[in-house]
Amino acid sequence: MLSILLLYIIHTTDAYSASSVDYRHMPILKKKTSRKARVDSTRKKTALADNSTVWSCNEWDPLEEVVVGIVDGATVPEWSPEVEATTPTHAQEFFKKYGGKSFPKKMVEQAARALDNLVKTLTELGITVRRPRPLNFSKKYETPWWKSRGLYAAMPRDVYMVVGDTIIEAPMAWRTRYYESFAYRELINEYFAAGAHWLVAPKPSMAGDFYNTWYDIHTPILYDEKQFVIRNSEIAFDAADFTRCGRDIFVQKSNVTNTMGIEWVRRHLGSEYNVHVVEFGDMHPMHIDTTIVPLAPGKLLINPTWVKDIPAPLNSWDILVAPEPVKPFDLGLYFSSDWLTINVLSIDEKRVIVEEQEAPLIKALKGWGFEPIPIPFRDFYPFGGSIHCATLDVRRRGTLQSYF
Ligand code: ABU
Repeated sequence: MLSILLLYIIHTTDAYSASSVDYRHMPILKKKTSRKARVDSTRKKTALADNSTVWSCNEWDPLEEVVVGIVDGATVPEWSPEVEATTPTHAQEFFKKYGGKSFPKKMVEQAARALDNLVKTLTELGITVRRPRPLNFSKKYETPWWKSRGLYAAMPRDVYMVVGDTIIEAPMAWRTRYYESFAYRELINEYFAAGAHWLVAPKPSMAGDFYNTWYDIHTPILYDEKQFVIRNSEIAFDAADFTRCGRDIFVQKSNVTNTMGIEWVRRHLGSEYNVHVVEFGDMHPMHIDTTIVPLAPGKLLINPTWVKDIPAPLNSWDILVAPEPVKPFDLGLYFSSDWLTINVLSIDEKRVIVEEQEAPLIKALKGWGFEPIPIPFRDFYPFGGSIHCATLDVRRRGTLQSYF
């Protein structure tokens, strides 16, 4: 009886400490600023020093330097509650077959070619491209609480977020990604030596009680509230749950990002930034960049399946409703939804790199005044991301502004 009571308390405490909001009301925590304050803030721009190596304030200023991920040594995670929480049910067979082993060779070769082609496109656009170094991702490692193998260094967007001249290193929430940041360590050391600030969030222990073992992908809403596989007991976030619009940064709670993680980012960014917590209709969220994609000041691309209401202050922008993804996908999607199709990378306020098979999206972007740059990238999809996930903008030429 006592253990049942204890379980109930743990369960409900976690559910409510993780959030006090009701999913159905599309809540947002927003600092209210007067119109005068907003105007003043827009006028008070922070200048970009000409020699800044690291500087990026939003998703669309002219891109000058970018990290592109690699798939070398990519290792399939073993099946676990945190992996199951965001994995399409049809993908279970793939994990059963390959969990703990290398990704199939052909898959790696094809994805590596897609990445190399992205590098070529970016280089031809005059953008400096940097790559991480592969770790031995198949090597088993051990902490005091658990054992795991690594994953890959394919998605720099998940691990890092650049805010102004600061690189924020995410703690992550999957055991298999515990040491992933070391693949970027040489690069980050270099940026640090050149003057960048570098904030590293405390890693959660990822011990057993960090995960809600009762979490059931089929009932993601309990007690009128969206549930997640991670508890709010230690700081956790992936950088890809954040998206930047100058002084306003949007973040969602997800199966890898909890309230403590968001609060850590908010406190470290300080009063210059408004961190808005937004919530959408993705029942198994992990990473915001297939849900909302800010393309330019005042222009927000949305995934209409998950975004039914636009949270303030984004609701003052033009909303570009993405067309349905082009199907079928020839290769399997093992870590993601179909909406990788809107996971695009802006080169500037007009030019945007997009997957070449997304003809309806390309047409829509042109109609909205953008200049899409189509590239083949579907071979990368089985690794769980597309062009935005596979990149990290290190330097965009611009200033810190308020767009609301
Ligand atoms: N890593 C991005 C995956 C998000 C999605 O499943 O839509």
